[in-house]
Amino acid sequence: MSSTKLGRTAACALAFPALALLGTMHAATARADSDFAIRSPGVVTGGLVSGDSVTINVTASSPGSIKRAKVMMNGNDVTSALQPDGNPGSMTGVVSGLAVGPNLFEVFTRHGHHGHRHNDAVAQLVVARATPPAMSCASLASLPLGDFPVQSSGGVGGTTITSATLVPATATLPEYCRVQGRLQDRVGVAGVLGTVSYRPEQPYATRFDVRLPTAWNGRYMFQGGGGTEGGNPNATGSSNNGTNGVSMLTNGYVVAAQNGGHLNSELPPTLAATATTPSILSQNMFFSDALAVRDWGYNSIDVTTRTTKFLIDAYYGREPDKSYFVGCSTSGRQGMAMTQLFPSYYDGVIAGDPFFIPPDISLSETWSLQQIAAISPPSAPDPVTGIIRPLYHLSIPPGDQQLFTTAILAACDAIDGLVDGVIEDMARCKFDPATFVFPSSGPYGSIAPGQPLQCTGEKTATCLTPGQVNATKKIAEGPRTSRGERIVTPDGTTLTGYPFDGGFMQPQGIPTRDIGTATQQPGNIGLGSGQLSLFWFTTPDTNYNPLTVNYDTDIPLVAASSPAINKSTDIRAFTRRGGKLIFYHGLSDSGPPWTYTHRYFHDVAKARGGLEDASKFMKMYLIPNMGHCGGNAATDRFDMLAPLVNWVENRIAPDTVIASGTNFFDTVGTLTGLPKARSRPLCPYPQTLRYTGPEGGDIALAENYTCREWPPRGRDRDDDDDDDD
Ligand SMILES: [Ca+2]
Repeated sequence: MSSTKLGRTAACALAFPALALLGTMHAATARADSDFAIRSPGVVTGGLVSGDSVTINVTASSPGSIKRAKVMMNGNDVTSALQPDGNPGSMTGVVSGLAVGPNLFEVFTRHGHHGHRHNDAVAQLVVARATPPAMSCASLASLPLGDFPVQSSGGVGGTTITSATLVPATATLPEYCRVQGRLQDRVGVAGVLGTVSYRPEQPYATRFDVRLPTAWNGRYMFQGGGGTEGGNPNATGSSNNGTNGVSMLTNGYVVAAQNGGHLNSELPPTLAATATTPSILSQNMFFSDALAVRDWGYNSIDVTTRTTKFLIDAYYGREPDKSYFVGCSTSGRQGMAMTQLFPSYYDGVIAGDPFFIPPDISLSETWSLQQIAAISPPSAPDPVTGIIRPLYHLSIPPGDQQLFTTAILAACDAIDGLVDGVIEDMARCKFDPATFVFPSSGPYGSIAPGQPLQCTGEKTATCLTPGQVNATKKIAEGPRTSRGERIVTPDGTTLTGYPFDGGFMQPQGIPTRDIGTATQQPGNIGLGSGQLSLFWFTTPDTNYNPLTVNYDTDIPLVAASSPAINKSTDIRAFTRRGGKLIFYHGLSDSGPPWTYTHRYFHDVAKARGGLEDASKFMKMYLIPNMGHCGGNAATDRFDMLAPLVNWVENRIAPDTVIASGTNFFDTVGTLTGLPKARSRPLCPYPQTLRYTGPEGGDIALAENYTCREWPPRGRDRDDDDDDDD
């Protein structure tokens, strides 16, 4: 149900004890009246009502306070519609007369105390009444093309609507109008010049899919893609880590998706490796067309957003009340690009596991791959090409990976107060695999009691070779020169690695994107590293083998800027018009390291007066064990959109977000029968999770956990990003 309670502001301030004074200064009004809340039972946050009335409930901390409450709807006093409902300090009633579109309910106090501003609402709630279409769905296909925002220019096409079809309601989705089309059709190039892959007349266009529900809640949601995109856009309105797998069409959102400006099925096929050149994946083949890279960077989002808003205006007769961006990975980056480059487009942005500094992330990924390659046995020469490649999956075989996972858990699992296979408290996890000695008691006491993880003699099943240990340490530490110095790239980024457990809580312990399997090469080879010399070198070099990056000499080859580098910390134009930004990042993401997102968050906060001030427009959730945009023994299903809407529209800042996952370990050391499905809160940074339920209580229940500040302040893992606020 919709619930708003400005008291969260006060709770937040209390959760940052070092900054409580600042919080008091900035949020005095809200704190003074923190005991009021307004909600509409039965209406989900970001949902809608179909009729002209809605049930409203207002609560206060005491029966005395509730008598002072005055409830306004769109500026009219509707207090008389609410009556005491039998609960102390609570009144409920049906309010009618809702206007089509957004209706603003506000709670005021009749007699503020001395010095108190009477004009400020102490709680507010927006209730959307469904907006019907103003024209038929099919007629959207015959709108004058000259009216659309994207027009042809030079050799680049304008807007093409390919279909507008009314899709009947199903058991799970409401009726909606589906509009598909293309923007900026043009001919470019693709592939590698001088090879069979080269295409001098490669077709490009941004394809979009916009779905407009017949009962519209006034809101628009952009649904982001991942990787290099390039699929046929499919605006389902649903993502596991954004909307908890629920289609936002059911809540009445208009949903839009796009393809990043190219179709993979139209790109040249993958170019095979030769004895001297690396393979180039088909999906990377648009690298040679600068406009195609810009499309993927931000332009396709720009033109799709403007077109969607135009279609909304045409179909319903008015613009969206609020616009939201939901993305992870590539679209986490694109969401950041919107806040930096197009600050007026979205009111709220969710940026998950963002791939926002691709050259730097690629260099971190490549460094990891090189460490694994260095300890991988070579394959036999290919009988045709003679190519010898590292057998990555044999570098640290599954049994050794499991041993490594168990060692990290043995070192750090219990720090958060609960041995459960999850490290909630990364900041206090100090793990050095070279010196770690297995415990001889407790849940992890029977693995190799009193034995060091690093073999002192022959390799056994319960120790790792010094070479294996060294590889994991280097992955954790990140790129360095041969003299051990940290590296600053041309775009100004200091490279980092994957601090334990960053990437190490994959199902079998070592970043899967670096190690692959017997039948699948490491995922980072094709995407992250495979893109390095194509997309992120100032002069693309298709002969360059990214696995031979020389970190002493090759860094200057990397570009300082790109349409896909979205690292500006100046998002004032976005936040000054009320924009809100939520980051999340899996702590075991073996693609983009979470450390970069963490540093960006701190850099923005530093520029804006510190974490507490920045928390008025920006939140971050670091998700224990979670891989890249999901996966692992982690709570990787959650709804970030409802908290974002509550923040943007009802002025309630996000706090804990209840998440769930189904892949938790049922056996942890000697503990067995643990629940594989668990629900627990995600904590707003810098808080972290503690088990606070009864001894022996249900560890699968979110209510048995509490978020507390990530202790202690100033002891962040990443030694390059001290917290200066
Ligand atoms: Ca734990």
